[in-house]
Amino acid sequence: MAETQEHKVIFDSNILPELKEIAHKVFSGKRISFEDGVTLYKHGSLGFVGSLADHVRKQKNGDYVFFNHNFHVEPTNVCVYSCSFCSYSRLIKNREQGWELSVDQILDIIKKYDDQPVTEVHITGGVVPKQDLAFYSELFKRIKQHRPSLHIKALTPVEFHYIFKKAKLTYEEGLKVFKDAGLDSLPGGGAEIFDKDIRDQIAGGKCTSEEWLELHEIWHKMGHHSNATMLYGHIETFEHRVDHMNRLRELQDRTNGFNAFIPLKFRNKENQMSHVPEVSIIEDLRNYAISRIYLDNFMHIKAYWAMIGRSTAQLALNFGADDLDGTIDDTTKIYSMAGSEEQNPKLTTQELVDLIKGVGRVAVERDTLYNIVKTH
Ligand code: V47
Ligand code: SF4
Repeated sequence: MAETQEHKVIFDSNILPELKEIAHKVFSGKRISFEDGVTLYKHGSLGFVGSLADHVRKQKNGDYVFFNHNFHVEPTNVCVYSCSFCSYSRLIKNREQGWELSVDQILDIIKKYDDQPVTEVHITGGVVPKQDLAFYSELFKRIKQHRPSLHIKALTPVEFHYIFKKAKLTYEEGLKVFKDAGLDSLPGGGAEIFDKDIRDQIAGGKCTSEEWLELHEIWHKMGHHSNATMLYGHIETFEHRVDHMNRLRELQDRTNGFNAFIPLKFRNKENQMSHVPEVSIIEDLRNYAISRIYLDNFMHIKAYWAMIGRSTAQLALNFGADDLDGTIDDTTKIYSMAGSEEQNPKLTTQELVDLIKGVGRVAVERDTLYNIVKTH
């Protein structure tokens, strides 16, 4: 099967020798280099990278496409930082334009799901002084007291770095406090793009790339899991994207603690980078495909439908993605405020299953750690 596909990809088309070489590597299960990654971005057509990515996707996940039952809680959209791509946050001086929830208010949201089969709550938002170590410790404990089986996937190195510094704790000490309070895993946010120059321009002041990676590494070495994202399609170059994935691939080689990689398309509505045009859907699909090929030690590539829209997410399943995230239930504002097609992101199980079956795959409900809950 692989040979037939390889033959078709390499010999039926008039492609560059470097691309043929990359195809040979991918079909024989060899890792591609940094330079190969850049070559794919610069010269790989959508059809070419798509064939390679589909091969890798099939090898890793067969016909399974994963989703979960989840909802988000965004404790605040007020933030001490002002990342220029962010449409969602409000500065502390304008805090009356935003929201800052108390632990009780968040518990009320959690309780709304008492009769629903959700397995995960995803908690992240802005960074404010009063949502500190004590705030999140109490929150995690009370969620677990109320519903012990609900998986808490919460906070990113951006929040951790700020909170632990304020509490005068090392990353290890802080993560242990949160783990003991009930934190189960980390979402992939705050990674943006690791290149220092670009990061300084779009996300200056918040945790550095090294700090982001170190925090995930410590968490993995404590025996736990997390995700990784990449914000793409703004002012970064193809080299920056490959550099970003390369740093993740190196960390994953050391820990194997990442569950999924989630490319996040820059959306330009009402932020300081509104003058930067958004990339095309073709570029989105090429990016999914190249990440699938490059990140050979990541099991899952997630097409986050709330950000990219359900149609493109469905297309991405043919370009390397094997996960669609979850039902969400209209509980995140990060992307709707940035101009996503999905203004009220919410899908029923049946709608997700239909999206997946629509491309001839098997829909698999998973928990956060990819244990199978139900095969549809
Ligand atoms: O770090 C913010 C991004 C991230 C914009 O781990 C934007 O399962 C595009 O990390 N255009 C937070 N992106 C969301 C996130 C996430 C989402 C879904 C699943 C998981 C997971 C993690 O959202 C931020 C930032 O990179 N973001 N504003 C924007 N205008
Ligand atoms: Fe704050 Fe996160 Fe928005 Fe940056 S992306 S301004 S850290 S909420």
